[in-house]
Amino acid sequence: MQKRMWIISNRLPVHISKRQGEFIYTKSAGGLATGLSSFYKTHASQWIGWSGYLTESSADKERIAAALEKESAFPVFLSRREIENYYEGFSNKTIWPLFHYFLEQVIYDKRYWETYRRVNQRFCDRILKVAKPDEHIWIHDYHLMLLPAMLREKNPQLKIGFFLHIPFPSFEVFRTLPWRSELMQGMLGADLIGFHTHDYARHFLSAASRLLGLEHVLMRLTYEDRIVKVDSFPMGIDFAKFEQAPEKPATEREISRIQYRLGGQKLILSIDRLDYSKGILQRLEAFHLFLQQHPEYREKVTLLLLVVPSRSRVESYRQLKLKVDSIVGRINGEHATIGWTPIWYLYRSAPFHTLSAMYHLADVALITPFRDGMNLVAKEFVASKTNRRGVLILSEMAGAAAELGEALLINPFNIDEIAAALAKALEMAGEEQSRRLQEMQSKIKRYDVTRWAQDFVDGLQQVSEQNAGLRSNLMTSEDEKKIVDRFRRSKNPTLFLDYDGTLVPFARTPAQARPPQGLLDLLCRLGAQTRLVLISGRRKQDLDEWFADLPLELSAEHGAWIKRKGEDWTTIEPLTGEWKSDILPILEATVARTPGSFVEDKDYSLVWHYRKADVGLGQIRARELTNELLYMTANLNLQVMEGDKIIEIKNAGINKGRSALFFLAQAVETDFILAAGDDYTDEFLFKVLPPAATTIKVGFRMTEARYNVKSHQQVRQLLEKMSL
Ligand code: GDG
Repeated sequence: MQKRMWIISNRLPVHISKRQGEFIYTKSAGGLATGLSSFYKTHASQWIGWSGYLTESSADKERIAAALEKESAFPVFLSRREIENYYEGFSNKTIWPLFHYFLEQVIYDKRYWETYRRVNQRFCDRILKVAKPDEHIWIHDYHLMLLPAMLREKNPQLKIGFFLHIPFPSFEVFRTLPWRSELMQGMLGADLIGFHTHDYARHFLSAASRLLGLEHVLMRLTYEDRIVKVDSFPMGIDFAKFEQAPEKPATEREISRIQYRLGGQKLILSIDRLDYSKGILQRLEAFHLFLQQHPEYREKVTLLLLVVPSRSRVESYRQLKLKVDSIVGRINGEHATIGWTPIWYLYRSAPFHTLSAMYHLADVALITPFRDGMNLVAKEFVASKTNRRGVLILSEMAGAAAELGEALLINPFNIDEIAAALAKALEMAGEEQSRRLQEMQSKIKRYDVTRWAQDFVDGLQQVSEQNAGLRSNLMTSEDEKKIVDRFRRSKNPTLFLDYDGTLVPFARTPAQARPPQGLLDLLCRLGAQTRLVLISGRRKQDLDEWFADLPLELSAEHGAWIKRKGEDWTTIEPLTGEWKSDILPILEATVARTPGSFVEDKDYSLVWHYRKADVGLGQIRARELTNELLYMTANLNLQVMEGDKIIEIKNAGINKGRSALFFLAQAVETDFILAAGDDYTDEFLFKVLPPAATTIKVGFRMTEARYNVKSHQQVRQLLEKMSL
């Protein structure tokens, strides 16, 4: 059964005002509110967000909260100061311009940041008061990027989804933000992070890799003790609502009214919130250029410019308004004739039936944002075209362009191109208009807002189930106690311990991962009481240098070499390293083209390390090299293995599992086995051990091991307890 869903966004989808002492509640416009409202109604959803109403009176707050609760909405009340710093400040003067690539508009102010964090915490507290641990929480947009991690910290079991409605910028832009890591970690508190397009998801993954060293496999990151899935979900619209609207009497009346006013002129439509990211000024300049280049269209075309007031308390928006006023005035002044005004300029929000009439009537929709997360207006225009007449001119910088390839796509910075597209659109044959619209309509209809939301919720359910599975594998302190107990009671215990990543963290070069004295003491104590085998991929020289004097048994090069207590190194079977001279030149050529990478030459294997290379380049070269090596070694008895920032070539059939079985066969029957390892080479070990063995995987990847632990520290802690 579908669990209850909490929708969290900066604003509740209602507008509250007070008239003659009475509160009035109306539905609010805007991409998110419009898009989600139909989903919200059909699912058992509850909404938490800022009320949008400023009041310090507790009586007012109570009245509002009581009225909204009936609509399943729960308000968060914010003060004037909080709105200034969190909403107008950090959200709209820092993140918004930065994520839309307007670097010169970004204000970096510590007070904004601190309030942003505080308000996110307020939302967190509010949610925790009402939401149950097994319910879904879907957080929306850039105002609340810290919220997922805040919630996760308080309640690790919550199923948290986060969707960003604006673009996620390229890393080169994102990195300028002083609080970039905090925002990143905040979002990573979610199980599922959604974006409108694959490009934004790609940018996010690149930032996660560069800032936090997190690598993804098929867009899944392993972060702390969870999987975080990153994906694109292009937001849709309520298609049916826009498709049916032109037949509604109110819309029909509006259509006739506008048609009468147009008197046969062609209509170009421009609709957006007043925002510098929407490219309104350049759009007007392009229209101006079009009129200059095409005098034949004078008195034959009108640009209907609907600009919806937005963020009018932010200075840059006020400035923009003045500029729009002035350009419209200039163009109208220059081109108007008695009876013809080239631009009908409406600075207000229009009721739905008027909006729908405009969409339905327009010959051209001119949508030219510099950057836009998605742009729902483009989709709404297409959906309203029941008569299949009209042309969409769309900026290639809008997320919607990824889906609407049949539009006339333009670069919004190229005014000549926009003017030319206008001419092309106005002259396009009816048949072609119809074909393009039909193709776009079928896509928008298929993936409408309900499907979008359902897809996201299904995705969230899937990842959170996997995470619950991982959590049940997590070694608890209770488990630890039992393991220590069984170990103490056993007569002939055997421990197999991997070294790098299991007993010490990864270092930038293999030589830097020298064991600290504390670890040597621990191994010494344990080795004195029990049979302890260090089973590593390292060269035997490394193990000798560090561990020769300890009471341990050793296995080097993934089991190619073994050394029993008091004996010399020997191989399990006769091995050869002759093949190395053929493979080494290939690895050296890769090193030459990949700065920061190097080759490790072992007796019976070769390893190419790329931990220190540029992340992207390293990945590309690793793929190239693997392909080449697989081809080269096809007829040899060799194995090519991709590990954690390494590619290793070694004799086939040699692995840690085989080595462990060799050790087990050589001794009196053991009555307790513990094996710990962190990477795929240790999976061979986990696989061959008997079911009663205690197998421990360091890190949170899928594994054959019984337990997952967070880090090498937890392994050390367990061993410490065992050694007492
Ligand atoms: C953000 C992202 C992303 C507009 N004017 C009127 C009116 N609207 C409605 C439209 C449409 C919505 O507002 C605008 O949505 P957009 O997507 O175009 O733009 P943003 O508000 O900037 O939204 C954007 C969106 O979030 C969703 O993820 O697409 O990229 O910036 O639905 O119909 N509605 C009415 N009167 C108006 O005058 N009734």
